[in-house]
Amino acid sequence: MKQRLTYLKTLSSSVNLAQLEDLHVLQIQHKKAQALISLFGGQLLSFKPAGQDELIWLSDKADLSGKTPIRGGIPICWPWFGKANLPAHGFARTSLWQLSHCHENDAGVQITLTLQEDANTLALWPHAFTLEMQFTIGDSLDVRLNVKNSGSKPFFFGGALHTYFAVRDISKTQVTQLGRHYTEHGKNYASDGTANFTGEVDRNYLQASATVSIIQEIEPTIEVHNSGNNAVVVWNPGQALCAKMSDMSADGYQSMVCVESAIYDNQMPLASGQHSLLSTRIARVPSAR
Ligand code: TA6
Repeated sequence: MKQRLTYLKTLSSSVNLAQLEDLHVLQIQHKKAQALISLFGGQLLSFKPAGQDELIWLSDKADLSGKTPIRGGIPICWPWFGKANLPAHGFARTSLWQLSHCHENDAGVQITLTLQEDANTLALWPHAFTLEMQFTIGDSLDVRLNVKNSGSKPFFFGGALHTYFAVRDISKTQVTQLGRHYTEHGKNYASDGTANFTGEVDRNYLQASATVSIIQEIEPTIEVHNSGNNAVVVWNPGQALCAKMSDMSADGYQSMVCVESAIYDNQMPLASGQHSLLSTRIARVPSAR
């Protein structure tokens, strides 16, 4: 990744603007962590706390042209989740976000990006809005999507912080504390609260704990604390679907899992002038095994 970055401009002592293929990215290099955030999509692409391995997965075949969604990182799905409308997962992940705030101290760096309606978004979804995406990068990663209805009428929305986590081996990975029920491809299933991966998994867990864990064989557990969501979506394409995806290597599915803070049903109401927050906080903790 590093070698493909071209320096453009210094924004603060820990933050540079850089070019990654056709994308403008914020390169964060702080004593607590390194990170990379694309202005296209407002999408975090990398988070590496000091002395630790990369936490976030980015496909080695990700399209970085700034024209189509980037496979990996934390895509912001909004104002809808899935294929409720077109484009799939909404337009926020293919919009150009503005840097509005950059602050740093001993604990880390805080970056805020914003997105507002324009002619393109209004053609897809007829509502005025202001999105603020706040990244707090330090020992842990805190990501908050603040949605404001800046129009005169109420609207309903959905979406997700569609985080791709890097794992060593998906067949030896479990996601736990997911609750006793999930839906998958429109059907209901009972669950013991743990997801294992032996093929494609595309589940909406509707009763998950606020904190879910990604447990691996040797690596430290990753804790994911979500709020403002009504589901935790767990996705891995498995071998067969992965083989059909142009922006993933054939073995890409083996090293990633998506655990998403999601409003999966697109039914979150927001009155004129009101705010709503969807967030996820990610950190490694010592393994229980
Ligand atoms: O969040 C799970 C999911 O909606 C899956 O159904 C799968 O399609 C995945 O997201 C990726 O979607 P994308 O539009 O990025 O190919």
